[in-house]
Amino acid sequence: MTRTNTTDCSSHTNDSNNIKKLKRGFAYKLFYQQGVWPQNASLNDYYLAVSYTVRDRMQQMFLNSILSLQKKESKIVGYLSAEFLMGPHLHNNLINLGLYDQVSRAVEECGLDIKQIIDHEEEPGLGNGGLGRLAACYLDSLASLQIPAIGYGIRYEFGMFDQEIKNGWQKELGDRWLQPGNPWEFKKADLTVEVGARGHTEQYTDDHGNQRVRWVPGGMVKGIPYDTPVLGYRVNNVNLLRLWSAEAPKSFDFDDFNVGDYQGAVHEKIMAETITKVLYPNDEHFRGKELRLFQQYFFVSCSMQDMVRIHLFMFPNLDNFPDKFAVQLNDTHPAIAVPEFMRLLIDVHHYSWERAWDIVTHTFAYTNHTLLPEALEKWPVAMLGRVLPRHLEIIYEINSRFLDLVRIKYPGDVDVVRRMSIIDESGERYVRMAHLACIGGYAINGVAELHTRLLKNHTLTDFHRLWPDKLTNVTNGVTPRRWMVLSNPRLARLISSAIGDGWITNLYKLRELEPMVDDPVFCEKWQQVKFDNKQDICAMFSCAYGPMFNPYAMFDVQVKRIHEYKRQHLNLLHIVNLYQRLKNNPNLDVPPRIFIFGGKAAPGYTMAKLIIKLINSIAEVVNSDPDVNTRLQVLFIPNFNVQIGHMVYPMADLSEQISLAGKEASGTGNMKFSMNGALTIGTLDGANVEIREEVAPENFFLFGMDVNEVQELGTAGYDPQTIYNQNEGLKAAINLIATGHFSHGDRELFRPLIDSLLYHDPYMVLADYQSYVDCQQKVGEVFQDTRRWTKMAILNAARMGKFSSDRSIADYCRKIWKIKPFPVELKLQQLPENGFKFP
Ligand code: AZC
Repeated sequence: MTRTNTTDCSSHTNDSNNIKKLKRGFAYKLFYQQGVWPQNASLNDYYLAVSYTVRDRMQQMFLNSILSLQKKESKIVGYLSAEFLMGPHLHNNLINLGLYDQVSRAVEECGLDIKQIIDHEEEPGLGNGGLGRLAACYLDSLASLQIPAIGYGIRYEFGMFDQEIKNGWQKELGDRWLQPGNPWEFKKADLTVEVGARGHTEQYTDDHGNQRVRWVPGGMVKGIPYDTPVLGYRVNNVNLLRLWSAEAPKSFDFDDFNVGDYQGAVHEKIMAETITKVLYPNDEHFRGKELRLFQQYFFVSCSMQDMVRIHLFMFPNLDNFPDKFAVQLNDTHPAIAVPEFMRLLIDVHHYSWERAWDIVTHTFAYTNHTLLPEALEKWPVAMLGRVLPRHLEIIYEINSRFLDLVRIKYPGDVDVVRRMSIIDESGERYVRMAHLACIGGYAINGVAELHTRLLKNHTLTDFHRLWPDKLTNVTNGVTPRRWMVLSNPRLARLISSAIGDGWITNLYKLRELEPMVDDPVFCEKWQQVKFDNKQDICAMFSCAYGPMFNPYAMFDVQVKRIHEYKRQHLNLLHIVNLYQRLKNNPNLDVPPRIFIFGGKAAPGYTMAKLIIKLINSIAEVVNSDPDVNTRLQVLFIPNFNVQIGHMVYPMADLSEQISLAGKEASGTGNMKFSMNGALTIGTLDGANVEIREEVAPENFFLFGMDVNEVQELGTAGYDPQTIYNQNEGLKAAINLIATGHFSHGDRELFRPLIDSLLYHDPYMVLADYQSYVDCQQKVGEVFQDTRRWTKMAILNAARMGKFSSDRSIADYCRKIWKIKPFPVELKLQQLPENGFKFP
């Protein structure tokens, strides 16, 4: 008893000391860094001061971790990704450091509110959606599992656009995330590298009489790295996110300047800086823009040069590079790394082709993220040859040697040679980046079991037949630190009070919640958490829309990129059908529901933008109709991003995962919802299949065709018209939209969407319609049985262990990277009090 008291007392003194230090830190940062007196500081000043103060507390661990990367024994993951959708840093760092309570008290004692400061952060939206967010979850887990890693990517000056809704339509606004200042990054000008472009190649004889090739680029740009520390959860390991920014090699051409050509003088600088100016906002739709190709090459070349430099800092040559680095290609965006590394090895470090190829093919592994043919990257041969002439030569050589192998394996089969070639010669000639990645790496993986199976049987079937051991599955996961602890503190507290906090680093422990489904007190607390989360969002939207949202209603949520394959319009058809039924029968026995949507459409994707317009048009009519609006409401949350995700996943009752089977590679939103106690209505697509397996079929609302049925229907000849004609409810819903009920009588507005459904319906919305509506009926019935619903929700969360990104990263380490944890020892170095001498 006495001991406990002593500990309490000393930890209390420690706390108040720390809080005092934090407050002093804020004031110092305001004064010395921001150059303001605390009383004159803006909210942005405070945000920066708090962030810099927190960053200071990461520095010892950060520098110790960097040192340990340079230890010979540690193997490093180089995670190459054109996108990292990190989300706001401050809150996450506070949680991972275990400083949230202290900092929030310190901030409070300064008369401020921590929430306001956290919310002030402009999130770095350097990604489109699933793929970029996955990379961010993986960085969190890599650090938390103490796996040394460097995330390599692009420091886009403009990340994902901000979405505004004007008159129901999406409007894109430039994202200026760097404007308020980014306190989390360190510019490392001394690690700058140079990257070439265009020009030509030439043969020459070196001093030893060897025939060699060199690339004489037509121009160069500089790549400047900006480093952001990535903390693990309560460990000393801090990993590195190294993002490259492009600059001209010299800022002015003085010759041009002297003759008065000011425009010409800055031209080169502007051209160079264009490279990392903007993220391409197309999600799963490939567009062959030359600038995009160069963006990819730019960050890949910078990163490979960087890894080579790190390696040569420790070892005399690159012979053992694959023992030091495992380089993951996040989709094909960085696949140009294969010929780039070949070039570095052969042209710069003078390896033979055979030795170089051996190193390269033991270095890279490739993750495929999509089955959609329109998303697969293929660059016109002519364009690639113009921008990267040496790389095209290398690609040809790789291909020629590879096809020799194919011919030996399948003598006389010209068709397989045509199918597997890196060069697509069916029309204009293209370089198929997925083939390059498959051939140039030692492992390929899909992101969910079904997805991997489809890769094996369809998209990459020839490669699978050739190398049966190369293609494996690693099901995606998401980090419970951000997606539960940070975003749903009420739920995190409830869970920890019931089973301790071990689940935060071992999500399988959530299983211990299972017996609690029979504990009425626990169930009531669970409901209360959900209710409070819903009420928060009601309060928020009441400000914007008036006090109309009812937290007792079912919150039925679909947030994700807007895409026809994800079938937001299937959701809409159900809403219209429900609206009609409510209008016809005011006594209809269904629970009140709020349908919530969020997501961005690619700016050039007309149909997706029309879907957004339709959501908002239906919302306008339904929400203002007193006959129905106490039981049915529709809400589109603008600008869905990580920050808004923090609010959305915790408040959902129902998670809509309704893509056509075979189209969604995995999905990760589905996991975030379930972890936060939402039930899923979904098809057998992507990771839904495994989620349903884990939570048990009776806790999952399944509808629609499976992959085989989709295929059979496609082969048999799919005719949406017939379905339309035979289904009265469906017909009525479509007609109501077509006759202008939601568009002020305008029958033309939604015609492209209606016509697409009636005459093509590429994603078989109509085929799955009735099954969906029936399933929604069941959802409504179960929701009215609160005890049953709560039990199912708890079981969903309790069985989400598999979907922690910690499990995914452990799988990558074991199956692909062959890497073990390498805990960082924290050797605190005191800064010299009395100055120091430069060595
Ligand atoms: C997405 C997939 O569509 C999604 O199903 C998956 O969960 C996610 O990757 C992470 O693996 N794919 C993309 O975002 N793809 C591109 C090219 O943007």
